[in-house]
Amino acid sequence: MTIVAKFEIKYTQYLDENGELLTNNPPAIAKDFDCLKKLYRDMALVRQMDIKAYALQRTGKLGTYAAATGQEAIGVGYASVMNHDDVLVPYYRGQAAMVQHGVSVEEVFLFWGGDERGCDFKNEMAKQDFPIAVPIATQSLHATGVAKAMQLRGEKRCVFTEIGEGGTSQGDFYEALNVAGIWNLGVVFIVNNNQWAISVPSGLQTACKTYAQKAIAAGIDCQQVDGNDIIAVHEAALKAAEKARNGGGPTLIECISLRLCDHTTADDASRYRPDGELEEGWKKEPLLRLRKYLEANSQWSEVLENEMLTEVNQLIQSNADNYENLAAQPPEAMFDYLYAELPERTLQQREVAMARGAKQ
Ligand SMILES: Cc1ncc(C[n+]2csc(CCOP(=O)(O)OP(=O)(O)O)c2C)c(N)n1
Repeated sequence: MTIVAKFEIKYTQYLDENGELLTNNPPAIAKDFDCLKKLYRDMALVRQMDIKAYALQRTGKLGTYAAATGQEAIGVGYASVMNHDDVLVPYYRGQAAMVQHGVSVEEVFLFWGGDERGCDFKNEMAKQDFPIAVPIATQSLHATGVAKAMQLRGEKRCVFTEIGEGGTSQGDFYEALNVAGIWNLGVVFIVNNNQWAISVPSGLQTACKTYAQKAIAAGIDCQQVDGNDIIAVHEAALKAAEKARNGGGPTLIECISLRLCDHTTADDASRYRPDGELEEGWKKEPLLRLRKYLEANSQWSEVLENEMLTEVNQLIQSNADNYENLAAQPPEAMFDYLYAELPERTLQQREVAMARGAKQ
């Protein structure tokens, strides 16, 4: 017998939970304090936006919402390396990356308020980004389609797409990996391993030791990083994006984190989460460790923290005000976003909706 294939999965962490650098030779960003302070502020923005979204939902002003509490370093980290013309293909817990790539907080609220205008991103950078995918793993295939188009046009761009670890059990995900591998597509697959798929713990999701290794079967480079360490996420994403833009093909990055919130506003995680998990999780969360690191390097203070929180909360509030004050669209608008030309049957339904709307 001969061994015909062997593999190993690397795990990278630079910043530990105490905010201490684990190496004397970290990536450049570890000493770029202006950049780190900006990323810290951006993570705080996502955390506060999620808090606001919950408040809006609990007061009947928003539909279901999936917070990213505890996983902010993943989306902020990888989307911060995206160029203006790179394309983001997000999933429903992808608001950190979306906002980082130019989607407004108002648009996030509009989407979860059931308003299609939340998918019509105004910022040029986000114009070609995809709307949120709620059906699990469909976004993985969409991302490969976008990357194929870039390849056919000879463009030096790349695609980022995110998926939960539970979503990697879906067939679409494996199909996307396969085609990305065999066609050498410029896609970066981010697996947000937050340990839970609603109430299914990661230990019941797969017999694999890592989610990263799923890419091995598709011939794709892959690795694990500490998803609570924004330096590790940023560095892995930076290299993967450069490789993808330069024809080097796809990469899968599994980011290990923990969901510190309910699955969505419709969930109650206390019914299935083991005692103590949250308490332990809050000690390792991404904002705290970056703050400790910045403070240890005399780059942060209570005053700066308060100023930053005031700034992001004002921004969120003004976006929430715009969202709440935006006049609702007429009922027939729900037919206007899927087809360039409506099929006859849908046209008739649209007319019925218009007639009913006029009676009210
Ligand atoms: C095709 C499909 N099947 C089932 C669902 C219902 N569903 C919504 S979220 C979810 C769990 C996903 O967990 P994971 O992929 O780990 O991502 P997370 O929500 O934890 O970020 C399921 C099964 C869905 N949205 N789409």
